[in-house]
Amino acid sequence: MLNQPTDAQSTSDAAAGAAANAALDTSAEALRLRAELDAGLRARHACISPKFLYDALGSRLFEAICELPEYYPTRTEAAIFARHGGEIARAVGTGATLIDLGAGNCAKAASLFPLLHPFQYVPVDISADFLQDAVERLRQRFRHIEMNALGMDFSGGDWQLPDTVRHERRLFFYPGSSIGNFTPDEALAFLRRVRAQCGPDGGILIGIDLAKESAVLDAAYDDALGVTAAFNLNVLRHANRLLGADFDIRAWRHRGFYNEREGRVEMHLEARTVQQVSWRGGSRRFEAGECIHTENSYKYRPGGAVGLLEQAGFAAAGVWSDARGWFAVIHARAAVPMIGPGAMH
Ligand code: AVJ
Repeated sequence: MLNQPTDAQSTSDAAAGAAANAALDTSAEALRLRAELDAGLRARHACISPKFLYDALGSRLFEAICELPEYYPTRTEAAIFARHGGEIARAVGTGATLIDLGAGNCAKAASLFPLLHPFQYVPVDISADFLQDAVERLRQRFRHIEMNALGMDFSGGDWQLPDTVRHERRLFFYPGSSIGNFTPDEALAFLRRVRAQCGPDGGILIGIDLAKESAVLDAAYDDALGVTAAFNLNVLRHANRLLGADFDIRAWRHRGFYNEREGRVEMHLEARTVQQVSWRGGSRRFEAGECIHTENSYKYRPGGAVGLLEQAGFAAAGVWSDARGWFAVIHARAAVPMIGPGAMH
């Protein structure tokens, strides 16, 4: 079995550690985050990046979401690893250089150590302090695995692993459907970046949430208890803190639904009545019913996910799913670039 979910410490949340305490922070990173928040609030269609969902409270609310009966992804992915872990381990092989993208507390990867027996473990997360603590504890438990924690933002376009990461047998681990926060174009660019860091003997083990009946998705992102609503609304508290904004939380309503045409779940915050909002350096009027877009969570068809990996230069070697076909864990190997007529398409 997998340990407790850790999606909260994944890519979208990459800047969480930095974002959480940025209010009084004048570091370049904090300034950049505030500028990004400011720009999103000024945009014609206002938006707030999903990475701002994960301050300290937001990360806990996401953990609570993973316990909800309606929120199936974390549980379903864990069940796939529990059921097919042996087969997955045989496919990816032991002795890999396991690169855990958005590792957070490292729990998901650590639960696979007894099966995968990696030679080297490289957890990567922008929240480096958090990572160091987690890795310190893991070192005690798995003394024979070489560990090399990296504090790095890999959500942008030009990240590169340092040479301390072994080049042989690189296996990138990207669970939790974190890829869903990227648009398909961004996802492709990201996967190409991963492919570029793989040797010819490298690969990726990725968890991807699949398209399904909209009622299931609507419930998963707008649950009966209102935990997802609290998670979404909390981004306004975060904005109040980061920007000195004066959002009245009670004046906003959570929206979470599947946009079938776009193939994604969307989260928005909708103004219940006309709102005048001010923050350090700006202000804006929101009409009643006007929305702030806070998240996209793309859902793929199995063929679409495999196609995306292939476009990025991988060859899908294994696809594992649950009985309902709600979630997929895919292992793909670095494909050898074709030379000659075969490369035409
Ligand atoms: C952490 C991005 C995978 O998209 O399902 C959960 C975040 N948002 N409920 C997802 C989330 C609303 C989650 N990811």
